[in-house]
Amino acid sequence: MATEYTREALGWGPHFLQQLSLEEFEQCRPGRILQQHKNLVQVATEAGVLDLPLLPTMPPMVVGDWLLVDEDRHFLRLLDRFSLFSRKAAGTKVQTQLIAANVNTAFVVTSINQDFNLSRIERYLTLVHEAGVEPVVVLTKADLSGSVEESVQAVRSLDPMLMVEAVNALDEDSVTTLAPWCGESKTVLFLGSSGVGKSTLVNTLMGDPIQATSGIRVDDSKGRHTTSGRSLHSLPSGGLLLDTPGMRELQLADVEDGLERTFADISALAQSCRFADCGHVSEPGCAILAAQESGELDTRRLENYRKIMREQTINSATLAEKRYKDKALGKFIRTVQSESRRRKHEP
Ligand SMILES: Nc1nc2c(ncn2[C@@H]2O[C@H](COP(=O)(O)OP(=O)(O)OP(=O)(O)O)[C@@H](O)[C@H]2O)c(=O)[nH]1
Ligand SMILES: [Mg+2]
Ligand SMILES: [Zn+2]
Repeated sequence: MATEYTREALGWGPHFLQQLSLEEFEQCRPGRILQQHKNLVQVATEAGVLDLPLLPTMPPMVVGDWLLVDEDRHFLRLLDRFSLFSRKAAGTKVQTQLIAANVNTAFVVTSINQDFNLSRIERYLTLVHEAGVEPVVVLTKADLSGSVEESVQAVRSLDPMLMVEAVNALDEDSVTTLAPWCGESKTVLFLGSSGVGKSTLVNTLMGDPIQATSGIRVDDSKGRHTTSGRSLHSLPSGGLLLDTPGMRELQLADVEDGLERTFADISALAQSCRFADCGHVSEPGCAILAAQESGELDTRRLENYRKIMREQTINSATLAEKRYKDKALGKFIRTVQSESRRRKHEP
């Protein structure tokens, strides 16, 4: 990997430039996070790549973030993001996990054979729309499937405006259809289950096998992932590719806008329900139920919408409660600390 970058090659632009004071512009160095490890992040600047140790005083940061360092390579501050991907941490953990920042386009990658599942695609689209990012559904393993056109049409049926591309991820000519989103200064995030070909696509687009890919998939209950961390790679043509490990479980929280955008047809129908507070379950004059009955609205799609809605409502409430408790605990600790300081000074 090249160790020298121009800001533009790293995705720098007016959104970040306008955040700098004149002093910062003259004295500080902007850098972008390429990779993150447990205790440090790898940051690319015009003066090379540096390892920045993470300190508790720093804000939460993620791959794709822009930050400022001083001349001694010390962290100064994080710059505002124009987009941010996050999800509820997998399992029972009550925590928001950051996935990537400052992304222009998200490739929702799925293979046409084993992995193909419209409800899963809708779930990823909800995440992408919530981040305010343009999705492109990339169907891989087109060379292994006899039903490419049907699969493309099935995805298109979700949303007539949706971009869908079917490719053989191993073939350089085939992936040129993805070039329009990988232009200069544009960051593309790869999302999708394990084994669908995210790293294969990254390698073929880079023209260089920089990411390990797996020939043999071992799908045991623990789930094997070939890619274990998120990393950002700069393309010779100027774009940036952000590879991620496959997600075994994509739990959504705080995605109301993303849901509304992904299921725009259902949101539009809801406007015509007789009652403004229609629950779309058994109410008379419900436009959604009527559309389902007439076959205009697919039952699978409606049920997936309800499922994600229920899940995100519960997850959002749990996360809000956790944030409230953390805040209350922080306040309690500060009170105890100032109390004990006061006592120390008492005669
Ligand atoms: N024939 C064919 N094989 C593909 C295609 N895309 C991926 N593969 C193969 O699928 C396997 C898995 O690909 P990876 O790129 O490792 O998958 P991944 O999405 O990065 O998986 P994780 O890193 O575990 O999330 C590899 O053996 C690839 O060669 C394709 O379009 N056609
Ligand atoms: Mg991978
Ligand atoms: Zn209704």
